[in-house]
Formats: sequence, structure tokens, C-alpha cells
Amino acid sequence: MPKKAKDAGEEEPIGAGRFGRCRGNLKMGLVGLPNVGKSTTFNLFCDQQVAAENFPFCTIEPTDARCEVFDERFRWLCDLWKPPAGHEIPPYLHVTDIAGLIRGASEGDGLGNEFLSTIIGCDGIFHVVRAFDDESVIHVDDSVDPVRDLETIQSELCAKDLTFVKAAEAREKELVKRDRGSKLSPVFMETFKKMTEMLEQNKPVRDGDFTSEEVEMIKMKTQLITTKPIIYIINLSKKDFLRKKNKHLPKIKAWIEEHGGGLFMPYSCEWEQEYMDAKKSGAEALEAFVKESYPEKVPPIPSALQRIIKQGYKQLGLIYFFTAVRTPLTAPAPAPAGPWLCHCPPLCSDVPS
Ligand SMILES: Nc1nc2c(ncn2[C@@H]2O[C@H](COP(=O)(O)OP(=O)(O)OP(=O)(O)O)[C@@H](O)[C@H]2O)c(=O)[nH]1
Ligand SMILES: [Mg+2]
Repeated sequence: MPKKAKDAGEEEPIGAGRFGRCRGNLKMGLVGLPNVGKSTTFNLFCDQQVAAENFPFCTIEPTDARCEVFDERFRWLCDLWKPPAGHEIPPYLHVTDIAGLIRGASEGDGLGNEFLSTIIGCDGIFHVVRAFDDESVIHVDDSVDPVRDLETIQSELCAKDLTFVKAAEAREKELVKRDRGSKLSPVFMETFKKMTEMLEQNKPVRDGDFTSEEVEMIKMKTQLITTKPIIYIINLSKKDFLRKKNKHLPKIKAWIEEHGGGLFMPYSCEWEQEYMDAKKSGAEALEAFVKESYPEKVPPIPSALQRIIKQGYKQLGLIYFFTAVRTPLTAPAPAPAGPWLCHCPPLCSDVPS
């Protein structure tokens, strides 16, 4: 298990907080084998229409979009305050749909390098895993075996990072050689040794036992894929999603626990598509569909995608704050006492007293 920073008396940063970059527009990338449902998920997340056809490598160019992060507090505030048109701005999560990765991608197979460079531009990963059986949907390795697929993706990401680590080390050694009298610091040597050992054993760097100094060294000298926070999202059939059972899930869970742990969220593109269609047909259709899906008890957030989006936001270390404009067009009730929060400081930074 990785050593927690709080062991050293510090707050443990979550998600991208440990290795992440401080910048605007942080985004999550959809990563996985071809034809597992990444683009379908992207379309459902962001209400887009990118091609999601039944053949591998349907996606070549990455697509960026943003999706609303469901937040009941924000909805409550909007209902109460009734902001003027254009001022109702929810939180958004930026997502990138990326081409599929196959075995050998780290050496350029499939869309190899193109795919990997897009992941480097993302700040976190939604790792999409296929666990639905449907013979009509082609699998690049001919059978549905989520643990094998998890291994494939993880090995490729680790193999690619190993080449980055070796290149960064060689670059540094060259600099030291040219600058006579200087030498590599013990922190550098130790950090690179640890990273190399981990990656050679197919272990992501994010799971390593690194001191704060070593984390800084990694951030300064490298740009790695396996330092990014990851959420495993498991695409099930509608039937399995609703009955909360799937023959692959226990093995997937065990694999994730053995490989550094991490968030693991089952969902179903099939069910989410029907949910979205019902939503577009109006409140009545939606209510009927949800009740039919959950005859016993409707969960507070029926869509797993909405929960996944929320977790993506959290993994990137993004925070919520809300504000409201000073004069609403109609103010049916007095504003409750602060604090007020805002998702969009440049538009509405006023805080009503
Ligand atoms: N039966 C079933 N089919 C699905 C599900 N999710 C996606 N598919 C189908 O699987 C095929 C591939 O889906 P995509 O979303 O294009 O897959 P992808 O991972 O983006 O594929 P690449 O772009 O090739 O990497 C499409 O025909 C989808 O309709 C699901 O939950 N159940
Ligand atoms: Mg695709």
C-alpha cells in the first residue's frame, strides 16, 4: 500500500492533489480497449453525438466536451433564488473521448502513440471496462474478459511510462555529464530507481511510497500517465445493472484491490441510454421509466452516470462554491443566511448580505 502523506503529519491530498497540476480546465479522459463503450459513455455524459459504432477504432480523433455535475444544492438554490437568465451556471466536468488502446500500443500498435499523448493531456482517467455480454458487439480479443482487459491497459500505460522515465533519466544524466562537477542528487536517484522498479513490475506510479520531496521530483522531471487518478467504470448489461449482479464483478473488484485499489463504479450504457431517452420525452415518461427500473425503491440518484461524473469532479480535486447575483428578477422568498457559493466567480462574485 502507498504510504499516506498524513503519516508524515500532512493532510493527504486526494486524487490529482498528489501528483496533479494546478491549472484551469482540468479534465478526465475516457480510456479503455476499443469498442467497450467509451464514446457511448461520452455521448451520455455530455449529450453529444460522436460516432459510437460497432467496430474497433471507431474513434480516432479525441473529442472534448463538458457535462453538468449534478448537484442537488445548486438546484435548490436556483429554485429558491430564481437567478436572471444566463446566471444559472452549474458546475461542469470536462471530459475527453479518446481512441481505444490495444496490446502493444506503447510500442505504437493500433493508434498507440496518438492515444497515449492524448491521455497525457488529461488530468484523470475514467477507465472503461466492458463486462456486458453481447455477441453482436465485437471484442478486439474475441471474448469478454474484463480482468484480462484491465491487465492489458495497465501494462500498456506502465510500459509507456517506463519509456518516459528512462528518457527523463537519460536526459538528466546527459546534462550532468556536460556540466562538469555536478552530479545527480540522491533524491533524484532514489525516485527514479523506485519508479523504474514499479513500472517494470506493471505497477502504476500513483500507488508508490514517495516522500513529498520525491513527489515534487516526479512532477518536475516527468509527465506520466500512471500518476493520474483513476476511476474504473464497469459497463454492464441493463439487466445486470438493475439486479446489481454480474459474474465478472467479484474478479474485477479483487483485481482492483490487488492493484493499488481505487474507485470502481458499475453502470450500464444500455440503461443510461434509455434513461436519457425517457428524460427527453418529459417528466412523466421519466418517472414511469425510473419506477419500472426500480419497482421497490428508487435511489436518490437513479443514474449511475451522474454519480460517476460527481466522482470524476472530486478526483480532480475540484471544489464547489456558490454565489448569487445581488438582485434577482423575482425573489419569492428572502435569501437564507450565507454562506453563498458560486461555480463561476467571474460572472457572479457578489455575496448577498
Ligand atoms: N449491448 C451493449 N452494447 C453496447 C453497450 N455500450 C456500448 N455498446 C455498443 O458497443 C459498440 C461500441 O461502442 P463505442 O462507444 O463506440 O465504443 P468505444 O470504446 O468508443 O470504441 P472505439 O472508439 O473503437 O475505441 C457500439 O455499437 C455500442 O452501441 C452496452 O452497454 N451494451
Ligand atoms: Mg470511441
